Amino acid sequence: LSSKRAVSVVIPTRNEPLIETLLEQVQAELAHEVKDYEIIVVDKSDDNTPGRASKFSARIINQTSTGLGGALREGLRASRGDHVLTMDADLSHDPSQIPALLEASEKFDVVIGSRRIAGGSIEGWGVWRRMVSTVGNAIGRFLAGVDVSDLTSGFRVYRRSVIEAIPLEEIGSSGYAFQMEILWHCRRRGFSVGSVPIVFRDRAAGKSKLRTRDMLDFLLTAVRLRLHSLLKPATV
Ligand SMILES: Nc1nc2c(ncn2[C@@H]2O[C@H](COP(=O)(O)OP(=O)(O)O)[C@@H](O)[C@H]2O)c(=O)[nH]1
Ligand SMILES: [Mg+2]
Repeated sequence: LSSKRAVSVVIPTRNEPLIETLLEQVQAELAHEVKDYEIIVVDKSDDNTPGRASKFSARIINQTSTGLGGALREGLRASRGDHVLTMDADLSHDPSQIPALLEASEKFDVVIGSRRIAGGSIEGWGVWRRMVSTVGNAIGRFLAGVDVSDLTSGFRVYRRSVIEAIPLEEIGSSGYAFQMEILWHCRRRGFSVGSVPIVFRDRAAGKSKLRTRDMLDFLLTAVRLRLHSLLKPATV
């Protein structure tokens, strides 16, 4: 990859035991991939995750808002890179796939690391979690009208111009629905969204923060977005 650009990596963390392993691998990937990079950890832990993360050259933001959505909003706002990559902190997103995402980001405004296209997969999830994810994606696509192959994936790259154009403060969802809502905004503004297959491995340590409340919030957000599209159709 012939890249002279600066890349920001935004990582939301909430009690992540493997944060050190992750940061080590992310740094190694970025060091020989791009000219310049910054790692932003947006933390809301009650264990020593931020302390362990501070051993690396990462900027640590103590999240003041709530939820995964709030963390992403704060991280995206604080980022300065030409491209901004977001990823989870539990090693479900493999840092070795960062180069493929960055390469695709030269062609697309937004790149999604997708588990739902040829070559992509989910390893280690049981029937229930798979179903929640499949239903979530169907809701996002058919109810909210967001035509993206894996719209709940948190492994993504945004072009700087996208971050500047999206009204982050208007995104109502503070939970997982944030991921769908930001894509809805991107689509409305005519930004191109590309997909790169990723292999997603269920976390080996720590706990998932997805709760029933987040699922309900996701459904209500999809309804809200559909109503918004009906009442105020996009002009692009
Ligand atoms: N800062 C912050 N990070 C969060 C919050 N909720 C989840 N995360 C992080 O977001 C990422 C995805 O969450 P995770 O629990 O792995 O979700 P799952 O993979 O869908 O089960 C992980 O890196 C979490 O540590 C939150 O409220 N605040
Ligand atoms: Mg996870």
